[in-house]
Amino acid sequence: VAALSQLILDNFSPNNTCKPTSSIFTGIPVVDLSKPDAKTLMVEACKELGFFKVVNHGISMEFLAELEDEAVKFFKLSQSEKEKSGSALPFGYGSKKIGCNGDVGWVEYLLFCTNPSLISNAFFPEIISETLRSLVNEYVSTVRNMACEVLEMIADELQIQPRDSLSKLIRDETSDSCFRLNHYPPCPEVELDDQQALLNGRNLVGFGEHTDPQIISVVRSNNTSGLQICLSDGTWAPVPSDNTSFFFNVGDSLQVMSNGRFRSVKHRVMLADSLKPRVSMIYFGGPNLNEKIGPLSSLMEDGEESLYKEFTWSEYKNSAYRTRLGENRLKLFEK
Ligand code: GA4
Repeated sequence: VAALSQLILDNFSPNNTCKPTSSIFTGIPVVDLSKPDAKTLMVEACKELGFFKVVNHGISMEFLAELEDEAVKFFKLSQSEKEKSGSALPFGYGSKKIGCNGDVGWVEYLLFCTNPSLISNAFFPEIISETLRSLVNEYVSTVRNMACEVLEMIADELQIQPRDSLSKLIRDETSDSCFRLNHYPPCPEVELDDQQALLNGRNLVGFGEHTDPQIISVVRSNNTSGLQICLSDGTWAPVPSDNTSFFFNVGDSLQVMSNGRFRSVKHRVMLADSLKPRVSMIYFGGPNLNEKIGPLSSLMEDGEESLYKEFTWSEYKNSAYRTRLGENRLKLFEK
């Protein structure tokens, strides 16, 4: 039986097309916001990986735990109650379906627009408690501030003037940012029948591989593993969980604004053997819909040409929503 299990594992595991992590990988870069080398480290990380971890951010653990508890409470509601929260397109509750082009994952989630007036808006389903709403509002504004600080540190390091060239895009009241609460329930098939679960390998993909279309994303999760990032050699590296830190990832728009210096990192969530649900919260910092996305002029060397065609965030977003999750969305905009 063990040999048979192994055979099934080898052949039907959903990650069978992926190479294991190369031995060169030394781990996720850690940026301590209070240290003088923070700016240098984050820029290096954005170039090499498009991903780094931030510690010493000053956001209280109690607050994070409170939001997490409230999120868990929501996901414990019955399926029919959760479905009253509307469909996730554009904002509300979603289960298994990701986007509108046939992608699925072993995940349920709430998608919010970050505009506070929309979170408390009468149109947003009343099934989402007042407590959850206000915690989400507070979380978004706290994490947005941290993301702005990080973007300003990046601008300093790259000598981008003015230093708020990037941060102002997401600080803007009209920025098209969003917030996502993901709940990855333990995979019941795994509990019931390992072999069947492995045969039906899709169930083990929590959230399939993709890059984020926005400028920057900030991820916080409970202490559960699952997140993986794709290294430049095409191997997958697991991100060790850390509920006290925030993970930053470069999105497609920042890759374009840096004219390819920064790397929009491909990532995914794989559900291995954990029986503990994974809960993650992600802030996606995007600009105003009419904002032109292109290389920042103060960054361009003499004679350097843009690697990308000109486009607005709204054009990019519309195009992204027509793609499958795993597609290379920037390809369509390369020169
Ligand atoms: C990936 C990043 C964010 O989670 C998201 C996702 C969105 C969705 O879940 O509706 C998308 C995905 C994300 C990229 C391509 C499209 C849109 C699903 C999908 C197949 C909210 C976003 O902005 O883009």
